Amino acid sequence: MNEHPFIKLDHEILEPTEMLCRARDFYSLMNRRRSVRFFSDRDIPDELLEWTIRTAGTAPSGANKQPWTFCLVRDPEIKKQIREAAEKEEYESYQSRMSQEWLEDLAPLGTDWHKEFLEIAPALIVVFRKTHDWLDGVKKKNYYVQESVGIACGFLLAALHQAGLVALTHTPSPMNFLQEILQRPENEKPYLLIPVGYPAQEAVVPDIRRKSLDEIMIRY
Ligand code: IYR
Repeated sequence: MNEHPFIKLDHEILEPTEMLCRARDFYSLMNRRRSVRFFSDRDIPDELLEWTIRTAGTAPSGANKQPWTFCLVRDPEIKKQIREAAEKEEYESYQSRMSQEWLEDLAPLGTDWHKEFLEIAPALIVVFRKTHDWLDGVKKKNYYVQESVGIACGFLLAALHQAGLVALTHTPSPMNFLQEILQRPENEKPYLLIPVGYPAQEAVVPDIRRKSLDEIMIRY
């Protein structure tokens, strides 16, 4: 017996002009997305975040194992613990663990070890990758976990932006402290820490440019 019988694909064929229009519109939308480091403490409803996490969960994954857990952190006390632990690691990184080249590459972004946004943002989404699963005491393999979770995070960032929220892909390093604070099991490893919310009124972003199509695409 096939656990997943095949069903008819639900797909709408569009007019070519409509397709082009949609592709351009989506590009314009996504091209306005920016990583934001200055958050307002204005609250956002759980329901909004739940829809974006559902969207992340529609990502393709190796053998459809869906090897991800999205921890939605709203509790101020837990956010505080995360901030303190992240700042401790980041302090060490900025002081001694990051190379001169790395520090120089980051300089235009104005980042440092201070991570107050981890407490100010009304929500943190902590994404975990599941190295394997357990089914009735039997260890089950997951496949292409990094790729799968990376794609799911891309979906999540797009969904957050589409919903009118701002976010930051924050990667405090090392981030094992997230596993401890959030008490995740041994098969879950922290992947990305994403503060989410409204931007602060005075939020600024570096004036970066995106590579042109010619710089990122090669035709054959
Ligand atoms: N994880 C550090 C450093 C950092 C690394 C990269 I790559 C960035 O694009 C930005 C920052 C931090 O979050 O400050």
